[in-house]
Amino acid sequence: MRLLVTGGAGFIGSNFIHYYLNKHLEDYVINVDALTYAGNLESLTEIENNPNYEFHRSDITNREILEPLFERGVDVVVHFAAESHVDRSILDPGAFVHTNVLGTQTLLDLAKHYNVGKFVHVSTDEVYGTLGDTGLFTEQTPLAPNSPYSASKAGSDLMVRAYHETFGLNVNITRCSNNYGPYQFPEKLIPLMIQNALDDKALPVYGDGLNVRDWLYVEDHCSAIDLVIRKGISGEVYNIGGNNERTNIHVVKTILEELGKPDSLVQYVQDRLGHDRRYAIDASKIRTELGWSPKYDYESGIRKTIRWYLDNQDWMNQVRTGAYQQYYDTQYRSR
Ligand code: NAD
Ligand code: TDX
Repeated sequence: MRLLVTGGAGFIGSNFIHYYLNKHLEDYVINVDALTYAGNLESLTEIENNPNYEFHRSDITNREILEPLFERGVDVVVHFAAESHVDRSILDPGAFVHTNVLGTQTLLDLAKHYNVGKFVHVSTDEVYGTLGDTGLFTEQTPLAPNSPYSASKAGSDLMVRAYHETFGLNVNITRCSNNYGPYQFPEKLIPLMIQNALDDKALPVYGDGLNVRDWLYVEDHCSAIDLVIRKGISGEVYNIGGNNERTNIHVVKTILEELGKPDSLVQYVQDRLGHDRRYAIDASKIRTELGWSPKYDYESGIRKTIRWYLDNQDWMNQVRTGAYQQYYDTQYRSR
């Protein structure tokens, strides 16, 4: 099979390409990524010379570059490329509409035109909005996004649905909970807190620290997407999550404990605007219908992740460019 993967230089996309090429030795992967601040070819050095892999730098709205790639024949599109950070979407919503909505529609149009066999759209549980103290998101939960990021992802989900209903495109939408693991850009909670703790810097916890996220080790997300590619029923949505609900302060304290750093590094800062209180996924559909199960619980996944960042400080230093520092200073100076 020939896969066109978008956003393959980002966190989940790069983990997916590693996972996929190791598992499916006969298949071919074309990676299209604009290399924004979040895209790093350093995350793909191990496979850059793999004969079953090629990379193209392109914005996903750029038909001129994408068209010849589709013309050569694509069996499956796996669409990860997105502006993915909620805090940045509060600072600059326009970029999120451009990539997440227009970019997705451009790809759908090309997939339709070139008769792509399957389009897997990687979405998020954030499109469902926020939960109170109880309950779980199912595939039937109404979409109620609260941030410009999640609103743009919900818009892209609806566009994917429309291409299925109107044009009969073979699509799946996956909605996963928070991922963590190797190669995650250090503006997201877990790598940011690991790195700040290692550098003996303050750990900025938003609000009261009691917001809950449902953590999934990235490799388990990759295995779920692989199953959806092979077995997903056209038009269906699959929620993905590992039943690992933790408050943010719990996550931060596990990191401090594992690294032997003091709790006094925790600094409560001004809350995120529109901060969703709790996410939690009911993944029974993908478990029962496609036979997926995660390999890692939170305790084993977080230890493996902390170890990876300790062992890969070169990667961390490469991705923390001037642009990263500028964002970090703007984001945290005002809190
Ligand atoms: P990321 O920000 O680490 O990576 C995004 C990648 O997309 C980067 O390599 C970037 O260069 C690329 N990109 C951005 N705009 C582009 C454009 N216009 N054209 C081409 N490439 C572009 O994101 P991630 O955390 O790996 O998330 C991947 C996908 O999974 C996203 O669609 C996100 O919404 C979804 N998701 C993420 C999580 C999570 O916890 N990280 C959870 C559920 C769903
Ligand atoms: O410095 C911080 N302090 C803090 O308390 C940061 C960066 C985050 N937080 C909190 C906000 C959230 O409650 O930690 C939680 C996790 O924050 P993020 O890592 O920014 O993730 P989140 O907003 O939950 O969104 C993530 O999961 C769903 C991904 O970034 C999205 O792309 C995905 O769709």
